[in-house]
Amino acid sequence: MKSSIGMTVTEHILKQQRESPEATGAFTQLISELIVAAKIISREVNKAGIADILGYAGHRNIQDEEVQKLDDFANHTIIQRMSHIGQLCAMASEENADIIHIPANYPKGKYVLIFDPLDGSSNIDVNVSIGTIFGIYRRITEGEEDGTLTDVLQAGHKQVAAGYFIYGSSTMMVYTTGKGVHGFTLFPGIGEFLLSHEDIRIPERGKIFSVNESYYNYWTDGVRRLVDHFKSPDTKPAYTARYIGSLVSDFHRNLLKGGIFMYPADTRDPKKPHGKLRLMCEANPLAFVVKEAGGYASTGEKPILEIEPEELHQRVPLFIGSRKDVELAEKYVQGQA
Ligand code: AHM
Ligand code: MG
Repeated sequence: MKSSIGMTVTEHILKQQRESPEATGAFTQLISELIVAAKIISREVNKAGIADILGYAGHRNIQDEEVQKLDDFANHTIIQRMSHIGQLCAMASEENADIIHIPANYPKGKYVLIFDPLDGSSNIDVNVSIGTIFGIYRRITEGEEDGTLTDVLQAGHKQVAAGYFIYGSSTMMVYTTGKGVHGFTLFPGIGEFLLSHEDIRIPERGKIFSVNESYYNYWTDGVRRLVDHFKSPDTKPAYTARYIGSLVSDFHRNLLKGGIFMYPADTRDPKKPHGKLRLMCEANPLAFVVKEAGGYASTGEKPILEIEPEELHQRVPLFIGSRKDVELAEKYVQGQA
């Protein structure tokens, strides 16, 4: 098959659109605008250190301007750019307590966008890669009015597209529309995302486990035994540990190299028995990506993509990555290993 390496992301999306006879171009417009937002965020992330020199976020810089926190900046950029395109009926963000309505003066469309504008933002200060995660759904409610919570609270398997942008040593976009997973690298000189990772497949089994082991004593017995297994000298082939503490980065590395990322439930905070990560804006999009790459995502009890969400900021235990590693994790969590 002819390689498409080097193709712009816009051409790639248009090519996929041409393969769907029912496509109207609405989705292409939506994703193109999201890419513009990500380029703006990427530029801002790259100068985060300089912004600090000029004045810390939340304070006034030497030009007497308010310096916005980078996660607020990312959130506002996405909301503003995506509000006016006429293809969305509602949005939801990790940063907003409630569903985000499209302003009254803009037309409403048939899609819903759910996103984490800047995941891992506590890592900005130390130059660690961070990212934007997104999932896109079709609206369920009829009509051309505002979308409602019903449109937003859909199970992950209903996503029509999902992906992430990673602001790292280079900026990348990784996305799926259910036709494989494709990665694009932003070439700064020309400002274009070019296809660099075509049809990404995650190894069936990996050698990496990623988890914040400082919570070991708060995990269930099954999770503890699972991590003991990964560390045991008797486990062949041996595993190695990698944990950045920035979900997009940990996920991206494991997607390319194979392995499992885990954020299990723990007993630290009785109000949060389901771990830390959010179903709608973190777990679901990455679960769709990993599935399309041949991997798997689970709560330890059931597939992430099958969860019927009950609330916007619902948290879930997350085991995600190479299929065999995640299936093994399920066995331990369920007490079968
Ligand atoms: P955030 O959305 O507030 O940035 O939190 C999510 C981040 C993830 O990127 C990362 O996987 C996790 O928190 C790390 O949490 P911990 O510090 O408990 O290991
Ligand atoms: Mg987050």
